[in-house]
Amino acid sequence: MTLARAARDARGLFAATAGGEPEGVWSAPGRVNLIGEHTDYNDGFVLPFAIDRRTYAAATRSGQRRIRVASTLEAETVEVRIDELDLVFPDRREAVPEWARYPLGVAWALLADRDGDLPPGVDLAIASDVPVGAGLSSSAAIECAVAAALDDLWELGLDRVALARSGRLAENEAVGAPTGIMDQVAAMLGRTDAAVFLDCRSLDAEVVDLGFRDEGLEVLVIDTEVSHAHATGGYRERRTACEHGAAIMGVTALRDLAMDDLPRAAALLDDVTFRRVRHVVTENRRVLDTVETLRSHGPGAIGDLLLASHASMRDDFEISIPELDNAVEIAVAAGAIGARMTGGGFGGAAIALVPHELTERVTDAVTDAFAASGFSAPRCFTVVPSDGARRDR
Ligand code: GAF
Repeated sequence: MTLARAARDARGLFAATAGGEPEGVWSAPGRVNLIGEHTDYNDGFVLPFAIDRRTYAAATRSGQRRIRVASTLEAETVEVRIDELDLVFPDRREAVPEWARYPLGVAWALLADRDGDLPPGVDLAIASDVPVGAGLSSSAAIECAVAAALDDLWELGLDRVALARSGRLAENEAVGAPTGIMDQVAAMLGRTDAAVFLDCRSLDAEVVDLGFRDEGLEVLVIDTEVSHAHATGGYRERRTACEHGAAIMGVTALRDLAMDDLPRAAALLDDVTFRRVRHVVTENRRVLDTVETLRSHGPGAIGDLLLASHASMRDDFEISIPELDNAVEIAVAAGAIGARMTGGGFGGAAIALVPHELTERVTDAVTDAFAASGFSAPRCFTVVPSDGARRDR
């Protein structure tokens, strides 16, 4: 197998920072969420797929009792002694630079409940071609590449869902972002030409064929380059509003509400909380309908569900921005079957499901519309549903 460029970059960085050849190279992909937004932390359903953009971790066990990490995006190398990981995380995370909290946080999470001897030290060098800040989960790609590497090097024998959980624990506790588990599961369980249908309560996952290639469809990512952060602001507020809505409705999580419960929710909740709740309840329904539609009628029939999801995020959950609304509207006018913002919102990217022969036309139309509206030029590229985390060498 020829190594991708980012994999070679990781090996080059490893040689420069740790010296010599790494024992192995592991990788994990970014993801696009096809549908099911802000449902994961409500114990609901999601349908993401892993993409053909990956983060690579070149790694080797060392005789030193420390984890040392370097990244092609950063000038410094950061290290923490293994027996001090739990002094740093979660309470003293400021002791390490923010970027290093993702990989070092995974090491901490994997060792969190462990008794007995500490494993050997590890040197890691990371490189990626997942765009950062685009809502394609570059953070889960780092976490899962590092989790896969440490699982092998430390001979932990964890299954993929357990590794995904360690990535989420790192993100929640070591980084401090109150996210759900969708991104890590997509990065771990993704499959070529397929999406991962995940029940975020039971963590039961099913692979669902997408059939984009057979139907001549492509997924165009329209990255607004408006950056977002999940550790702060709107994401956390939305999560709190959902918990508040669930408490008033007397359920463990919004997953426990059905469409029939919405009239009662309207009577009990204030307008804003009601609309947050309505988004989650209807979005869970749309995920189930999308899976059913993919199976019964194929991907050409899911366009209206994608559009309804976007409208719900725009009007009820209020996490879209004008650039994303514009991207969705123009993409569909130019021939996309459906489109929606993807990821946590407040910036990032939209996706459009486009017949192959119209991809250029949709790209041009969105680019022109952004220029006419005075928005910064979007970055448009296609992605292909791909495999999850693996050892590459
Ligand atoms: C971000 C989070 F990391 C996910 O857990 C999920 O909540 C998503 O936003 C919204 O669907 O990617």
